[in-house]
Amino acid sequence: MAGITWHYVLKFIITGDAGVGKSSLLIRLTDQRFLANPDPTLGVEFGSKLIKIPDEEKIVKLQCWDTAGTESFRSITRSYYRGAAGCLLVYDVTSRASFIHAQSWLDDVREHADPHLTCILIGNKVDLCEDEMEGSTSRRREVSADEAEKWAKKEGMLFLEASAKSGRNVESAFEQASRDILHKIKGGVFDDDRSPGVKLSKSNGGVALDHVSNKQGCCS
Ligand SMILES: Nc1nc2c(ncn2[C@@H]2O[C@H](COP(=O)(O)OP(=O)(O)O)[C@@H](O)[C@H]2O)c(=O)[nH]1
Ligand SMILES: [Mg+2]
Repeated sequence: MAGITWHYVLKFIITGDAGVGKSSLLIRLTDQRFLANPDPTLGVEFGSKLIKIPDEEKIVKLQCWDTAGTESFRSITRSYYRGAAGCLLVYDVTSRASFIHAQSWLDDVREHADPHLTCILIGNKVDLCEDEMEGSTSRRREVSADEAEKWAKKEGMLFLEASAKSGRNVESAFEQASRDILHKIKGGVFDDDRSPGVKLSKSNGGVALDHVSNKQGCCS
């Protein structure tokens, strides 16, 4: 059987209020589909995907932990922050409240995660503001891209607007965050596989992609 090859495994967490589309972003990433009525997440769910980071010539295995955004699960989800290299902090562009609450999710991340973790702020559901469908229940944007971008900059986060429904910017979000993490690894910020959220492949680390064998990584 052809093995799956990768250079790095990067652990990501997806966090933010309930209903902003965290599970939908993960399903879009891993299964390329969208569910209008997904089951609410209980505790934590998991998804995995290989992506190629073009400029870096690296294949990254994303291990994504999708957390429940309700208060009752907050104490459970906190323990998952600890080993993450990347975080998608998600709000809904049509919900100002979810943007305001993003600050306290970020506080949680800062308190419990690796201080070098790469965080990308995602304004999800931009499709709802595109207003193309006549008679649709299109909702008004409550957070401008400009405001969100400024806040992201101030907090040292990357930023993108995305849509789990249309797929816009979903893979790019993970790609941008992964690229940032790879730069940190190169710069010695993350200590390869000694950082819990970053694991270097033993079988093919550092080998040019063209020559990567089909050996399985050290964990799958
Ligand atoms: N229009 C639109 N709806 C979305 C989008 N992402 C999620 N939803 C819907 O928002 C609701 C909550 O999504 P879910 O992924 O369960 O949110 P979670 O609680 O953050 O995991 C569901 O009805 C989804 O179909 C999106 O990008 N656009
Ligand atoms: Mg969910």
